Amino acid sequence: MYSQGLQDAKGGPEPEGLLKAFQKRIDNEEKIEPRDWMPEAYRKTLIRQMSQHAHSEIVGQLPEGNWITRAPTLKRKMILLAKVQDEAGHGLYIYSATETLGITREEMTRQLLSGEAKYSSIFNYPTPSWADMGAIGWLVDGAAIMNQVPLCRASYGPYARSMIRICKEESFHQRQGYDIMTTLARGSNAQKKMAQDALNRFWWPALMMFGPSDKDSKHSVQSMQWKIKRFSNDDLRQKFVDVTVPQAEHLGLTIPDEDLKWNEERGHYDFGEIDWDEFINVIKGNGPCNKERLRARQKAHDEGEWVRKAAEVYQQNQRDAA
Ligand code: FAQ
Repeated sequence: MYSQGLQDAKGGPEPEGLLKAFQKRIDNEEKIEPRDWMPEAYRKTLIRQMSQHAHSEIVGQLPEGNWITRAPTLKRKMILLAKVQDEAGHGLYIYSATETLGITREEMTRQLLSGEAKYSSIFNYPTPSWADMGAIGWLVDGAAIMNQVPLCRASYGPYARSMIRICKEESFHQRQGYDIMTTLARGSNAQKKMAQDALNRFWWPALMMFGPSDKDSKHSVQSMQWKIKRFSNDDLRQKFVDVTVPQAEHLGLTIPDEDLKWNEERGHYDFGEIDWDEFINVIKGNGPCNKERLRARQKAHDEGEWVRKAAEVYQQNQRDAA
């Protein structure tokens, strides 16, 4: 039952006894630490998910970074600047946590820039209006929290620990987004329309953040057995819808889904079908902003080369002096 055809780094079968002991530790809620034995597939799954997560935090700065110079007040500008800087910090913690699995930062960056590694679909949508800053904080950070709070209990210690501070910061981000939406929704008709348009733009892409439906999610079963994921994609998506609909009602905004209605029997909201063709198209690199996002990351990487070189020389000098 435990071997399940899992292969070690050389393509041979993983030793049954070690696999059993490993699963027992997971079942007992012990944390797996970098120097512990782990199946190769566990290590690879974590590298895949964590590096995608780190890339998402880094690329995720771009849609909001677009508005830093145009924030409507000094206070809003300071808040947005702090939020975007937080996202950079999240990327760095998660890159560091991923490095403990034996992959270098250089390799992760190469995978991002070559398009080999994914990052969250949500960051491939444009932000044409200030209200999108509200919708991103409210919905995108809201969805991120829903997904990431359970990751604080992920079985891999460095990932779980990195999530604790990240979730606290995401929670501030969600509140600032909701605050922007509240201001706009209580403002002039034109401001209310801006808020509604941003909700219309970001609602469905936010639902897609949770990944494919459970029947199409190829990694969920194994990741849940290993307690990397604690809830399925559909369960988290449902929780998100259930908490967010009353928030939209409070704002007096309408969620753009004609099939959305409370289901008394289930004790949940029913909602319409996600456009999975759009989701697949975006994760294949054909969303509205995929090319622009990767171009921006490539430019930042090229322009940062001198900084990396200077840091290397500095480190070498420190080592030589020691
Ligand atoms: N976008 O079998 P599953 C944030 C891929 S952070 C792109 O279900 P899994 C903070 C998936 O990688 C947002 N690709 O996969 C912020 C897999 O591809 P592969 C990021 C997606 O891993 C806020 C394939 O589809 N958060 O927002 C997406 O079990 C504001 C099959 O899917 C995280 O990364 C997607 N939406 O479950 C920053 C959280 N969904 O590699 C700035 C950690 C799925 O086989 C501003 N990650 N794919 O080719 C996770 O929890 C999981 O990886 C899931 C996907 C739930 C995203």
